[in-house]
Amino acid sequence: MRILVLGGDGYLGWPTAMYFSNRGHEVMIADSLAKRYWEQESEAMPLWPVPPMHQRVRHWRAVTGKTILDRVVDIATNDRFLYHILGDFKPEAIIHYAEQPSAPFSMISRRHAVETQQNNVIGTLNLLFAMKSQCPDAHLIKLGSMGEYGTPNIDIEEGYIEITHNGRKDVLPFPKQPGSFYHLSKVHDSHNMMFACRVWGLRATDLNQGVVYGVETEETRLNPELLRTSFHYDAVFGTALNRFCVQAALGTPLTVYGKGGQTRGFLNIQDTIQCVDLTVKNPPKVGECRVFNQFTEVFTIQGLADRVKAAGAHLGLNVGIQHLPNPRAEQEQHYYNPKLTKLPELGLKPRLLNDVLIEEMLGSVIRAKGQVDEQVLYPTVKWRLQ
Ligand code: USQ
Repeated sequence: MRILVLGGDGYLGWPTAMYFSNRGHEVMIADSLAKRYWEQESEAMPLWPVPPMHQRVRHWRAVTGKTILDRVVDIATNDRFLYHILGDFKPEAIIHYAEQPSAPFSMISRRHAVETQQNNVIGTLNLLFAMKSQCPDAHLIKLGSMGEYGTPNIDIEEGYIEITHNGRKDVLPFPKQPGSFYHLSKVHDSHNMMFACRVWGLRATDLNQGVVYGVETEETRLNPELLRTSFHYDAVFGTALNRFCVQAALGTPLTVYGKGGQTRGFLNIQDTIQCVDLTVKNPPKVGECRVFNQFTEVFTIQGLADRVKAAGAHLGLNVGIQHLPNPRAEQEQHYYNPKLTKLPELGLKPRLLNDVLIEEMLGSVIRAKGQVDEQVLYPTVKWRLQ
């Protein structure tokens, strides 16, 4: 297949591109490189240096003999180039990761909230128009977020819920209560996608993904030095488990925000790719906008910290846990029961988090711990006014 990976220079985009290229697909990555700018601006560099995008594709060719095409494009501002890319490459599947991915980043200031929503919402809107014009049969696979739903006191369905109201019944989009301007941008994207599918007959799958952890995939292992993906541990771009592993390796306490009863869906980076692969192989009908919940396990943040502490102990690390005042506005103890049926029905075989996996992550991080910038470990972005 011809597969276009938007955001192909990112944490998930690059391993996804390598995965499909390795299996003989024709792959193009496109990226605005904005994440590299945001990293510099937030002084939040990845734990190890990541080669520039054009070098990554060269390394890929050198290691495997396979070609990944690459383009630099900001899909939120350069709609004409985006139309050109779709018209020229004619992708059959478009995997869209090209978004500002951090909730804290979106909460820094007005400018950061606006930049996040401009980048994400307008980028996706431009993409929908470009698809309508250039490749209306392509399948859009868009990375959404489990955080779109928030933490309601009822079971979370997969995108839609059957409601009986005043004696009448309908299947409607599941109510959304996102917890940041970033998560809101994903909600806006979801609505725009549903509308474009309904009105123009586009085909899309919205993957409401949980928190991803891990760095290694089958392809990064081919040459970890040249092909590795980025790894963030800072309080803006780093996600919970990745951050806890770095904190454990350094011997600084794990930063659990508030009570730590916040409950989220999690998945290994290799399962992100597995889910995207299953989605590509099983496209929706014309005009259909599917929503899949994408995670493999549910943990509380406290539970996760306990797991890292225990795995650290096996490696002789003395890991402490510190409950910081919560910089976010979120429920710290709540009901959480998201459905997970669609991806398992397509054949998802989860790689569950176990001590071996945490110890592997700790091992990679310990090797690079000399490069950790301790200044960026503690959260400085606050949700509330005070
Ligand atoms: N948390 C801590 N300590 C930390 C970091 C986080 O207690 O040092 C807590 C947060 O307060 C939150 C939970 O851990 O309750 C998850 O935070 P996170 O930073 O790991 O993830 P989040 O901000 O929710 O965002 C991440 C990705 C985002 C994706 C989302 C999926 O950055 O792109 O959409 O996970 S989900 O969480 O399901 O919304």
